[in-house]
Amino acid sequence: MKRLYFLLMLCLASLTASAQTEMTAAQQLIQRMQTLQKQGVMYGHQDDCFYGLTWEWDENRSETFDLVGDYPGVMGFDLGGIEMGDLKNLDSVPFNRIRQEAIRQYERGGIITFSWHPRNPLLGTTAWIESDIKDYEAARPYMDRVKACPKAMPDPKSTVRECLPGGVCYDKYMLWLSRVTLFLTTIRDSEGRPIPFIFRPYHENNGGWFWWGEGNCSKEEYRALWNMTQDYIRQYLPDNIVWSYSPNLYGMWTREHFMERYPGNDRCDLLGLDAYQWGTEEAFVSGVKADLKFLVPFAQENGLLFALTECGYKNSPDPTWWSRVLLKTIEGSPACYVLPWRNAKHEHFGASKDVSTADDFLMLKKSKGLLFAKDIAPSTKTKKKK
Ligand code: BMA
Repeated sequence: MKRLYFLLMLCLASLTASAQTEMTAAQQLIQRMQTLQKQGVMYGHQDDCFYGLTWEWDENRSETFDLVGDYPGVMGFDLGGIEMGDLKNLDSVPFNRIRQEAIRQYERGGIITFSWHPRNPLLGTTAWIESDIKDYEAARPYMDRVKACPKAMPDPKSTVRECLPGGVCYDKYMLWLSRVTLFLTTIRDSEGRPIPFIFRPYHENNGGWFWWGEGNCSKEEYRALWNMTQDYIRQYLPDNIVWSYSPNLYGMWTREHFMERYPGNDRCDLLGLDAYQWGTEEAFVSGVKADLKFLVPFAQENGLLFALTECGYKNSPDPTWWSRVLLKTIEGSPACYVLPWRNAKHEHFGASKDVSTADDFLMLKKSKGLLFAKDIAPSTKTKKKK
């Protein structure tokens, strides 16, 4: 009997192991995040290891590490500018360093997420539509690098349409997609295998501030842009991307409205919410709670992970915001991570030893109210021997 039991266990173990090896890198990351989700909420931070409130561009430094002695569980990096062939991103971070730090984060057992704020391909201005009119003249040198800039400003609301097949920007946009894809293909481990990561393009699309936002393109155009981008990238990276669809804090989703731009279950793995406190605490808390009421069941019914893919309270004016507001608001939800935006000189969102929220944040680290890189790193026992 004992022998039979032993054989059965052996069979089960080898079945699980072969199922593991048959899973793609993206599926493994999804499974890992599903497990981690049950253990707690990971702390994420944008541009964590490039600069902080009081430093810039040091090597081997991290704003989060400086405070808690560990790296964020999730590190965010932005690819805005890669489409232009630039060497640095829109926030002056060299792409070579982004690659290096993303790989380091993976090697220490952390998770990586990339966002992308591509310039406006029709106007040459930034991803933010409000800058179009103001910046159109100033952007001419950028435009001229790609295509002669027409004198009269084209309609910003035709941008997405013009990127699609038959549009005046289609060829240019394919070039842009090839550049972003090329960069993503270089995110590999020491044995040359593509590293799994979360990719979160065309985010906050229910807002009107980006050229892909609601009001600046039709629902059909948005979905076509998402599909075209995803189909292009998947040709080269079919197995290692966890696709995140992340609308902005809204507070009044209906299923019908949400479905208009949702790309579909075969095209998304993670449902994210980008949620900042811009106004009062009450407005933030009630808005997030209302969104969770719709988004969490939707994620669960559709087998999607859920996370606050961007969040924060600009310049941390409230010492207990992390524990009292942010984590209380998402308590009981299956959020696997929260990712405050960058700590730049002119605005900061993440934790730092240099702001009044430091003690509250340290308490969360101590009590495991938030998870960091060491908390989530796969145990060394299960690591493959070299
Ligand atoms: C915004 C701001 C900008 C920045 C952009 C991309 O929210 O932080 O300063 O350029 O994100 O990181």
